[in-house]
Amino acid sequence: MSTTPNPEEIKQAILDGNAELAASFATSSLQSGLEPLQALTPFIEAIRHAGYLFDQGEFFLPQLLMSAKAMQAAMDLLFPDKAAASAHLSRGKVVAGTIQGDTHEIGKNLVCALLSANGFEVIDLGANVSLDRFIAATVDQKPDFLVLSALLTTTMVNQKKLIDMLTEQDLRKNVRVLVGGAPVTSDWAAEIGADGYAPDAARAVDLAVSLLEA
Ligand code: B12
Repeated sequence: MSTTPNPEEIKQAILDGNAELAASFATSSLQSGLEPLQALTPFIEAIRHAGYLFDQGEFFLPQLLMSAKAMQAAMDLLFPDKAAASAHLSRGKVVAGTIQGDTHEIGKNLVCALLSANGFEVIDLGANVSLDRFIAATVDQKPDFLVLSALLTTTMVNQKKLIDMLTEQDLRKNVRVLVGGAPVTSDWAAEIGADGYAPDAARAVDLAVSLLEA
């Protein structure tokens, strides 16, 4: 078993936008015996720190983008697609996406990866998903859950618009709508009539499981 990589070195790889190094740290974290979620912790701290530097004007958008790509490279290794493996033991069907106008997808990808790893069948529509596309997927796929991610205060309002559209089109009864993303709160979820909110991917899985059992 190899040694666990130094979290400071992981952080630096993400801040440098070094996807190759980030991926190799992800691999060595797993080889050292860490669970994927444990291994992810320093990567999440690093991408949040990149956001802080961006906030302070010390990082520019292309640098943030490089950091995000390095983060995704690590996530691809930590959470390879388990959809095929989990399809036969599906606990429920999920249609997921980042809402219209919003291109952030790291958090949504993580929620999808953990739901998939926990036996849910996940149809990931990607990022900047139009409200009409969510409606069409709800009609076609008949999911048990819609997972709506929003990272911008300007796009979280589209979560409400989609819930209103689902209600108007009489599609709300058979699908539970889960909302999340950094600016989203449980108060917001209640205000817009969502079925649930969770602050992170692990608790998103707990939430979906508890709603299925309710
Ligand atoms: C990486 C990043 C980017 C990357 C995104 C790359 C990608 N492919 O995803 C890039 C560089 C492209 C980017 C672009 C922009 N960004 Co940006 N970005 C970030 C940053 C640094 C990190 C986001 C992230 O990945 N976090 C790590 C993941 C793991 O966490 P998460 O997304 O919160 O997800 C977790 C939970 O929220 C939850 N969750 C997420 N979704 C869901 C859904 C459900 C249903 C549930 C239950 C839970 C859940 O579980 C996840 C895992 O634990 C944040 C800063 C921050 N602190 O959040 C800014 C931030 C979100 N960005 C911001 C801004 C302003 C922008 C831009 C407008 C910048 C610009 N001037 O162009 C553009 C937006 C373009 C657009 N239209 O979308 C602001 C938003 C401010 C606001 N209040 O609206 C932030 C907060 C930075 C800041 N402080 O200014 N960004």
